Amino acid sequence: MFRMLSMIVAGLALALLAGCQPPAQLLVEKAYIQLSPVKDSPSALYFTVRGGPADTELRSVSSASILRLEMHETVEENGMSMMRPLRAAAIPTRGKVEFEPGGKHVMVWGIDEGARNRGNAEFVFTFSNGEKIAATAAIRAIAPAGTNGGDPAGGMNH
Ligand SMILES: [Cu+2]
Repeated sequence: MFRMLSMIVAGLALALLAGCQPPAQLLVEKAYIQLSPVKDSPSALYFTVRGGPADTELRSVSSASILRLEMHETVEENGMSMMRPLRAAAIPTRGKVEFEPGGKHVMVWGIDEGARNRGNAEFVFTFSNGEKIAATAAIRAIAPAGTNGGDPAGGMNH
């Protein structure tokens, strides 16, 4: 009886583990463009990368709907918040790397009319292991002043 029970417990534990750790697969999720409230100034692309079965690096982001894209990182230097270009972002095995307001982000210049009218743009994320992952990013306008849109950086601090 005890043996039977311990087998059931072991089985449950396995099932729980499986639930928490799906097979590692490199993927890009929650992609969105935060439109700049100022016309002609750059917007920002944010997303989350989930690491796959091996370490890799995000090397570049491209889109047929965008004139120019640049990976950046916001860093603190001498108490000042500033941005610098990011050549690649390490994506650890099974890791979670967030491009988010106040941190890593992709600057977006020149969103074409088609994408603006559709309200989204297609992106291709290229990794050092040769994988290319396509993702659609919804285009979000800045929430009206005073509401903050739930964005701790106020949407301005890309
Ligand atoms: Cu930037």
